[in-house]
Amino acid sequence: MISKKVADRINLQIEREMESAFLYLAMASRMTDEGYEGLAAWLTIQYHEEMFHAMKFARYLQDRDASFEVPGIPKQELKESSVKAVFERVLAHEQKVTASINELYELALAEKDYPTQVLCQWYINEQVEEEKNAEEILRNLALLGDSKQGTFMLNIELGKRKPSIPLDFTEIGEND
Ligand code: OFO
Repeated sequence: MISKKVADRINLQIEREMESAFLYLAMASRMTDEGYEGLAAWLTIQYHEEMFHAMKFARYLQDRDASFEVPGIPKQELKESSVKAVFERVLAHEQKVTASINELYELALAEKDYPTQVLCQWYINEQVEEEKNAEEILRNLALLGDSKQGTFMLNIELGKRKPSIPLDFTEIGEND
């Protein structure tokens, strides 16, 4: 059985993953308002990915005989409206999530909780991908300068993103 300390910390991480989900959903809505449907689609997939991250942790808690506590998610404030500012926030946010996952891993090490260490390794790898995606988009935006046409083309390109995770969370299993 998992210790209360680790279970509580995982529940906190679930809350942070769901906050990420709602932040990205707010960004998707903002991008739709700005006319960038493709960027909105990319961010909506990101919303689903974050819910998957949360539910993968929830499933793990239940597998280890601990409760998943559904968090109340406060409204995610979003001042940014330009594409560049939105993706700078995505990157800064992902760097914070990376630090939070690393902190959970450190707790699992200190508690000698080996299964949680193994689970955290999945998230540590995922965070490499999350930061890389945001950095790549910012790099492309920098190359495009202030070109509205270029940003619109990037919007079309990113709109082709397909989900890489199951959208039905009851299907989350050992291989996910
Ligand atoms: Fe869950 O990786 Fe982003 O936040």
